Formats: sequence, structure tokens, C-alpha cells
Amino acid sequence: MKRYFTVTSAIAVGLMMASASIADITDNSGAGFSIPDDDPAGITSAIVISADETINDVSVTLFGATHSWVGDVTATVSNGTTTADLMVRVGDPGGTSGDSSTLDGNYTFADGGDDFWTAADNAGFGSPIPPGTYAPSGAADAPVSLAGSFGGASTQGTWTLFMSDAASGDTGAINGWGLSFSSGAAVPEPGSLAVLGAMGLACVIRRRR
Ligand SMILES: [Ca+2]
Repeated sequence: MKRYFTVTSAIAVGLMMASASIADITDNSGAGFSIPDDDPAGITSAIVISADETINDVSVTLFGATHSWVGDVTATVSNGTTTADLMVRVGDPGGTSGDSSTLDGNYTFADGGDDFWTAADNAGFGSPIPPGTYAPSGAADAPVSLAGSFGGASTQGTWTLFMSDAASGDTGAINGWGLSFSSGAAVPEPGSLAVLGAMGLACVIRRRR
């Protein structure tokens, strides 16, 4: 019985480790850049993902982002097939100058995050939007879902972050950026659940001896 318990434990742990290893992929190797001022052509930076996993959800983080007028800024992420907005000229639904708050820190864009436009509105003139996790949004605060945009696609390929600035005078930059994927594999397969059940039964039998 003791040998049986040891073998099933090893199998169960092995299955759990296999599940964990493909559940999440994080790559924070995206290079930083200065955002060209008042230039719709913007700038892009790429991250190449070699792992081929099915995406359940993805988040994008801008590291060390700075800008003295967030309303100038547009940021999008693309896998070459689909492009999703992260922020588009915050506070500028009518083609005016946009929100006058600033960027200063790390900002993660993920489904379910706080409302970025509300945070910008609350920050006020010349004050930073608090670093944190925000929901992506499009022009005029249109809702964006990264899971809806990329769910079911492969992680594999060249991912690009695009950023641009739409008005002269205020400028910004990022130190780097990253992607964090979750796959649908975090839930153990039925086969591994059966092994875990057998392990539990083995534990019960051991205790009774
Ligand atoms: Ca500018």
C-alpha cells in the first residue's frame, strides 16, 4: 500500500505540474521607447512568443509609463491578425484636447480592471492616473475585451504594442512592456482528478492501518 501511495502521488504531482506549466505565459521583454510627439504614425515594439498555447485571456502591462497629457495618447496591441485598443485619447470623445491627467508608473490593461477614463477624470489636471490594473477601452471610452479579441487564438507569433501621440507639446515614454497569457488548462483534466481521488483513497486507507 505504501508503494501504491507513493506512485499515485508522483503521478498526481506530475499532472499538476504539467497543468501549471502551460496555464500561464508571461513575457515582459518588450522594449521601451519614447512616443513620437504629435505623430499619428506612432511607434511599435514587438514581443515574439514561441509557445503555442490556446489563449483564454491576456493582459498587457506598460512599465514605467510617463506622459504629461494622457489625452494625447493611443495604445493598441496586436497579434498580427487582430488589433485591440488599450487606450484611445482618454477624455476626448468630441475631438477636443483630451484628459489633462498624466501617466507615471506601471499600468496593466486587463478585462475586469478599473475604468481608465473615470480614473483619468478623477486624477485631475497634471496629476498622474494611479498605477494599477485598468480595463482596456477604445475611442470615446468604447468597451474592449482582450479575452473577446484574442480568446481561442494561439499565443504563438509576433505581438506588437503600438503607441502614438496626437497633439504637440506634451510627450511621454515607456521603459518596457509585457504580455501575460492565461490558457484554459488551469483546471485539472478529468483523468488527473481521478488520480487525485485515488491518492485521497490511498491516504484514507493508510491512516486506517
Ligand atoms: Ca503630445
